[in-house]
Amino acid sequence: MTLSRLKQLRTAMRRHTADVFWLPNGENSGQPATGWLSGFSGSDSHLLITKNKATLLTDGRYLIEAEKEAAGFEIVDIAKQSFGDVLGKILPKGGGAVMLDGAAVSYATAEKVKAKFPGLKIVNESGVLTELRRVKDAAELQFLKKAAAISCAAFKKFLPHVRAGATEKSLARLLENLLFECGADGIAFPPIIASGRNGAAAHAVPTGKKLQRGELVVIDFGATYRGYVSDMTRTVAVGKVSPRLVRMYEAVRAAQDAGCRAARAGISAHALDAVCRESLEKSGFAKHFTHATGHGIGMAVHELPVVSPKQTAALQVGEVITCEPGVYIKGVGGVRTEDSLAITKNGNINLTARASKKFIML
Ligand SMILES: [Mn+2]
Repeated sequence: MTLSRLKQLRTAMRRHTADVFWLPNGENSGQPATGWLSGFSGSDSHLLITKNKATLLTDGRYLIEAEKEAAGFEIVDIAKQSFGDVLGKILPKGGGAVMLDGAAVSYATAEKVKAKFPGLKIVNESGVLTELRRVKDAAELQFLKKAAAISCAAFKKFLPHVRAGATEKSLARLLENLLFECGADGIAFPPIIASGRNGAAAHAVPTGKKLQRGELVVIDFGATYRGYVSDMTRTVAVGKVSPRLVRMYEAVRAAQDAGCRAARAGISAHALDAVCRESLEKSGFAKHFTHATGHGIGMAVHELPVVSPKQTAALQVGEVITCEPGVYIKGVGGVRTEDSLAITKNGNINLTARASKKFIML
């Protein structure tokens, strides 16, 4: 699986006539491309990839995983052979070119290597790794599907607990637990539970506020499964809500449904964004839709492509995007509905379709 990924990277290396591609991964950097390229699930490490060899350097804490997971990589114990030694052996005497992704390597880390190898040419192709990761292969699609299925199952168990008197924070914690119970390896991000007026902030942080009857509650959450995430949002009502809130809900639902119907390979990201925006235009809520329509998901919650008015690139088969228009009115509340869609030639597979989008009054 990682072989075809290395092949794609090597194609990019040839364009720059680079001797080696270098990807450092710090203890807490959360760099997903290390795992994407090698299969290695640990953190503190370096990948050095040449046209015919791949080396993974790490330390004693991760050697067992590295041997098991990084098939096709030579594993080097960094206590026995330093990064500088290994790189020195790869590079031609007195020079050579190292390619890196400037979006994935800190300035300080790159400076250190430059100081050690003064004749070295550093070729920066910023964003090459996120670009390579934007189209998902079959294995990745399976993990994304499973992560989405887990979050739908957790949502079903969660709904009966959403009632007046529960606090946003306690519900957020409960939802996390249910995700694990339903098979998640972790949470993709801390859940957003935003009730009543708090829902007017698109990325609200759960508070100690209690849910009240007559309020809408925005529930935005995701699971991780084998390194891949899900991302979905549902908005539900606690008891009977005002006609204005129902109108808000139905407007977002219509816009989101239109987006889900339009998402397919070949449509440009901005055209898809416009489908949702125009629908909200018709219902009179467009000025309250204050963010992009969606984003790619994969090993990270925000990947390429970005589905916003500025993005002209066409969607491709194998990209997995969210479709998540929302309406946010200060002092009133918010509504957002979000699904994860795997783009196909003639449409898409909605990975989160199992969680109903009918207006739910609890
Ligand atoms: Mn999202």
